[in-house]
Amino acid sequence: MGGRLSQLFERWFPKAEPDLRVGMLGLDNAGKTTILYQFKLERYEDTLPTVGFNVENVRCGKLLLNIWDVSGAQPRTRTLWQHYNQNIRAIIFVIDATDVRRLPRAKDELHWLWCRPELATAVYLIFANKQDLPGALGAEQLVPLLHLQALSKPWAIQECCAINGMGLAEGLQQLQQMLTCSRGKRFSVTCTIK
Ligand code: G3D
Ligand code: MG
Repeated sequence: MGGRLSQLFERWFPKAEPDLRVGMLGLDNAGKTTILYQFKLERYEDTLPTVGFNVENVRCGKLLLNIWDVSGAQPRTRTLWQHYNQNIRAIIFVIDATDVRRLPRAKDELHWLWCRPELATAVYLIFANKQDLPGALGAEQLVPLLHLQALSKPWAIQECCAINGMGLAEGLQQLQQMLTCSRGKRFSVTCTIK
């Protein structure tokens, strides 16, 4: 009964904007929680290592994103992933662009997500974070290192600095464009390099 009533309610009072779920993943220390705080509060906040996940609603143009910031995508958190991965329309994958040593692991995690059947229609935004630090790899350098050319779903890579917010709005704009396109079933590969 309750379900039927809520269905009728939704038909009579449809949401003005779709409420999309977005998973934010990446290795620990990549800057996911700092990015989430920038989206939400538009300022830098000191973070503590995330245990489990943080959830926030973020407006992105006409879209209201329900972003899940999950601690790592390493094997120990993959069990957790099974429980919150439903209805995710987009993945924001955050890379620490200075962490060259762990880049192969980050690539493996990204490709693992890419192959998940429940993410078959998801779009992917990759943030190349920590561009303020010396030695940070640029988006152009990361494309081959992350084997992005091999990926057949919509993706964009955006350089950013979560501390001062540089590149975050541009990334969200890319995300909005990819989501708008994918709803019309027009999948395309997008690479935004500053
Ligand atoms: P995570 O949620 O992916 O695990 P956090 O990562 O958001 O907790 O960030 C991990 C550390 O990286 C934090 O430093 C944070 O301040 C720092 N960080 C995040 N983004 C950037 C960035 O763009 N530039 C620089 N220089 N540092 C960044 P601490 O010292 O608190 O561990
Ligand atoms: Mg965190």
